[in-house]
Amino acid sequence: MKRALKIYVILMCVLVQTVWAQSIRKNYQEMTEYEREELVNAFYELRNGPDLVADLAQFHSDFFNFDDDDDPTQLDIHFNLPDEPERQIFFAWHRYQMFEMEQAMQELNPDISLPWWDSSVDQSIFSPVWADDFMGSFDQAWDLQRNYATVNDVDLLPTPQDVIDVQSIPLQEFLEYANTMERGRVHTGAHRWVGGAMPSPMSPRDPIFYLHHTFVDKLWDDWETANPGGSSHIITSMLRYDGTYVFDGETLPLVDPDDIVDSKVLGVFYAENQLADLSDYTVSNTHHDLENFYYQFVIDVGDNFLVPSASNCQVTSVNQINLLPGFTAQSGSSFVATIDTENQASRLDNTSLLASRINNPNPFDYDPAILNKEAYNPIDPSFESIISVSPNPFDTYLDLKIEDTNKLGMDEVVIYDISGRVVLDRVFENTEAYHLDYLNYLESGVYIVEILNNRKLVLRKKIIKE
Ligand SMILES: [Cu+2]
Repeated sequence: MKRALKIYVILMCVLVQTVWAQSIRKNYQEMTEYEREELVNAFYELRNGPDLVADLAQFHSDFFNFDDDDDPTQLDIHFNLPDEPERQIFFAWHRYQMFEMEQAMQELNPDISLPWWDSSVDQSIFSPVWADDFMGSFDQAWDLQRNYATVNDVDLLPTPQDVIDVQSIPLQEFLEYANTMERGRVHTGAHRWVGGAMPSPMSPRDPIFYLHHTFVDKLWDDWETANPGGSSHIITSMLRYDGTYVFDGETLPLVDPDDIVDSKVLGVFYAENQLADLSDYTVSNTHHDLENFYYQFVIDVGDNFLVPSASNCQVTSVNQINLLPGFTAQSGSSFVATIDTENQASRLDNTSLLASRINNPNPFDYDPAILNKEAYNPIDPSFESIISVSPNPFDTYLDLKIEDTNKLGMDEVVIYDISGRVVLDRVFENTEAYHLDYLNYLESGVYIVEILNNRKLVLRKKIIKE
């Protein structure tokens, strides 16, 4: 980097007083342990104060859907398409709802951002998302009565192909995109599969609602990024965010849905595959006196990222921050880039979570070199001859077969990429043959497939995607 950067240290008093932040959102699997704990704590803490969780659930329920009601003039949040395109509010309303929740959490800790849960690949009831110290904790504590649909209902959840299909609806078809998303499995699947409050108008009572709708919001963000301006004919006025609603003594702002079709307007960025790309953004301190971006992996700051004079911005990573061409911090601004060394030790690796899940002391090593070693061959050599994963290399599908059925069957398959990220996790009824389809969403490269029986690992194998 040739440009001389003036990096100002922000006075402590500013840091202490302005505990508000912007956000880098990520798959929950990319959170540090610290972030996970803080997120869980924040949900609990919000319920002690003026209870925003309850208020958002009640509001969502009160204005859920009036389309079949006697009073068709009543605005509502859901299912206005295809009949009332002027009232399509599903995406924008939930986007602002996520933002409201995230803001409230950031008042407790500015490093918090809402993560997403991708229910098209992360489908196991043993997934780390349901760990007792994560989303699993609320089921009992808040009497949510989730029932996590039985294995027979696994079809409730979307497939990766469902996601590809809805995301490839073209630019001119925003209303079709919105309607397909809202009514289709990519949105409704998680609501129905989780059960309890989730399939009801009171769904925001369940914290997983926020992880699910952050995923829906991320998909909208991806779609809008691929189709710039595609969403910009929303003409509905907002509910709750209409300049009249009061929560905890504060009147919530008037939000024009048309103004938030780009999530960067709210300072929200979506990171993926260990990269947060902070570009095309001007720090404005609109929502916060100090804008704070936290992400444990790589943060690239550049490409028209501007910190104008008199504005305050902080970027924190556990691993790496790159200030790239196109990054400008003007004279008179405060810009701080920090490596969070305190959380280095607790850097999330799925290893620990998955280790506890499958009772294996060391199920996955992150050193890609290990992929060449025998460690990635079967756990129990006696299974090797009876279990087949084919074809290898594979393209769109895999067939898993166990030949000696006296020995065992299988009831779960997990696929990891070489960084250890779960890219697919599916639970099914005990069987000797299982066909995995729609794998075209996986990029070419090396993956690890694990086959489980009754939660125990029986085979681990290296496979290649063409
Ligand atoms: Cu909703």
